[in-house]
Amino acid sequence: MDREIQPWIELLRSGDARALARAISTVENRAAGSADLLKTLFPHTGKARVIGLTGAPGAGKSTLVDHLARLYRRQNRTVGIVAVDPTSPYTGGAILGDRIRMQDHFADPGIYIRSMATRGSLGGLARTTADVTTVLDASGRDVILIETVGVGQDEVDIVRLADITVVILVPGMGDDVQTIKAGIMEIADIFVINKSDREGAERVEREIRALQSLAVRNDGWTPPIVKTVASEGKGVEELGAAVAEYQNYLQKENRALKKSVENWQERLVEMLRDAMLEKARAALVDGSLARLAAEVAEHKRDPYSLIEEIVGKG
Ligand SMILES: Nc1nc2c(ncn2[C@@H]2O[C@H](COP(=O)(O)OP(=O)(O)OP(=O)(O)O)[C@@H](O)[C@H]2O)c(=O)[nH]1
Ligand SMILES: [Mg+2]
Repeated sequence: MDREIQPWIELLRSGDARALARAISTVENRAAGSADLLKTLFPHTGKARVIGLTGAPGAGKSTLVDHLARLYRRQNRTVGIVAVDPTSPYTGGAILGDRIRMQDHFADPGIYIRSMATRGSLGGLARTTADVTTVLDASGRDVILIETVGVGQDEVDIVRLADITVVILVPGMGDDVQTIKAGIMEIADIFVINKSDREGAERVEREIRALQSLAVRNDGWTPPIVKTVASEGKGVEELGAAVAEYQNYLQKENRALKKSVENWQERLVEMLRDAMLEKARAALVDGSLARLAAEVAEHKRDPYSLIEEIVGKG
């Protein structure tokens, strides 16, 4: 296996876009060799700055990601973009928008964009996004931007991959701060109020400030609030500066490592859960789950000892 993987990894690390695309497909599809590939790539990871951007549908995430990518390119940094699509890749104006912007960047090999529509796929969205991020990181991308719609647990899991999480709010969309899930509030390292050209931006800002005064973060960081008009590129420099400032803050007192340890604790539990479930499923040959369920339903056996039996404790 190593004999095949090594030249591939060398190509990938030299910046070869086809080797990168092939590696991403391999981990996305959990194709043969995917685990070996990830194992070999892992020692090359940890250098990229991973920025997660989350917000309601249509909040302007893609527009903002696009401007941020340009900003980093002007700083001579290579960029990887993972757009996590909540539904289908073939419907919705935003996806069309993504496509158009993708063509914009097409001539620049310094920007690599991957759209993913993998909800419900093997291993789940968070896991796949994590694996794709690993590949991009190992390929030597300086900055990785992950765009995801901020609604559920998957998104909270996805932002756990990020060193920096940007939560994007917009005025007057009914997603005022009160309705934003507490979990999303807690994960924000930076708030963006996009569409600040619209009425109500100040109100959203006041609401965030009010919430912040109620719950001080235990690491002492007060997430800054950056107002943007992404469609006009306004506020993007400020957002870049806020990201850099938080990055500097993380570098002090080992905070980056501490955050990474916390993230890995969660991720290791997830990976373990996946692996155990897969193992248990393999033990249940076709149809036997239905048979066992029938036995429990008919009270022919109890589910407690059944589970013990399956996980090998019996
Ligand atoms: N007025 C105004 N419109 C904006 C602004 N930023 C983005 N838009 C528009 O809002 C629409 C949605 O922008 P996207 O960047 O696709 O939003 P998104 O959050 O990526 O959307 P999804 O991926 O579908 O969740 C587009 O028509 C943008 O042109 C802004 O600051 N002001
Ligand atoms: Mg989008």
